[in-house]
Amino acid sequence: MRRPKLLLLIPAHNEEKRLEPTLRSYAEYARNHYPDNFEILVVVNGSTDRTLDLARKISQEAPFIRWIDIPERIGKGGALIEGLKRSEGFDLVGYVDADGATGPESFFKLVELCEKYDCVVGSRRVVGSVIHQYQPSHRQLASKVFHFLVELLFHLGIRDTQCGAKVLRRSAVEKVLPWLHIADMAFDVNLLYALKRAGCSMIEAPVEWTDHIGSKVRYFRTSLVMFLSIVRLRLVYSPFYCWLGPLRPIEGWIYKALQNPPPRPMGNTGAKRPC
Ligand SMILES: Nc1nc2c(ncn2[C@@H]2O[C@H](COP(=O)(O)OP(=O)(O)O)[C@@H](O)[C@H]2O)c(=O)[nH]1
Ligand SMILES: [Mg+2]
Repeated sequence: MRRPKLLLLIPAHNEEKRLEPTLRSYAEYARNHYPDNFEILVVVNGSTDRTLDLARKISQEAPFIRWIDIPERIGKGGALIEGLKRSEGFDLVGYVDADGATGPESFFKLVELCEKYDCVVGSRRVVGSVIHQYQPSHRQLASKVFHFLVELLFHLGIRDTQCGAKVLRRSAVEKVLPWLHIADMAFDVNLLYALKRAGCSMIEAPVEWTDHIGSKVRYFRTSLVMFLSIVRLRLVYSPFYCWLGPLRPIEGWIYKALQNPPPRPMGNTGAKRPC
């Protein structure tokens, strides 16, 4: 039986230390267990270190690894949106962090489950997950508060929206792509809520996970931006959205002050807003 054609996206911003082992482990695993129909697309952006050189070098060694470079800082969400836009012709699209927090063995278990679901959400908070190295306690606290707020606002019923390992069917990507606009780390909530609204089936499945030093998260700034982005996302789907036009310049200013990419424009791809 032919394996589904799979594209794995890896967003990378200043990842010269963490990207190479991740790419090599995925390449090696794929050669042995998923030899055909697999590609990796590294979405490098705003990197001032050797990330791009590395991606270039490794892609010369393994033809199924490709890269794109977007010089402007478009954020993890922006990078994934750009990657999803380039997924035409694939059956499945997944993504993982450049740090290799979820290794290939665990990721490919999610891929298998995608046979039955539109989206498989890798999770550190369901039975069967294995955490080799926990995040520092302040990150765990922030993540609990964030989860509480996300559940309050969106009722997703997903215990770990932020784990950076997910797999989707391309047909589901097509349904939600016009609705994706959050550029920062809250992108995952944007994606999951859009999938829910589009009636896509989802399951949370356990992953193996290891926290690695070198996180791009700036505790206070990133938390604040993620909070803003989920409130904004809630408003996008509320009747008040149309009244908020005059606040748009202020919004742009806040994201800039917090040194994070602002949400991307939405709706130019045919999505119908609530107003
Ligand atoms: N392309 C791109 N990727 C980013 C950006 N910020 C973070 N990332 C990537 O998003 C992924 C998750 O970031 P990470 O620092 O591991 O977050 P953590 O696991 O929550 O600490 C990594 O692959 C980062 O390189 C960005 O501005 N642009
Ligand atoms: Mg990470």
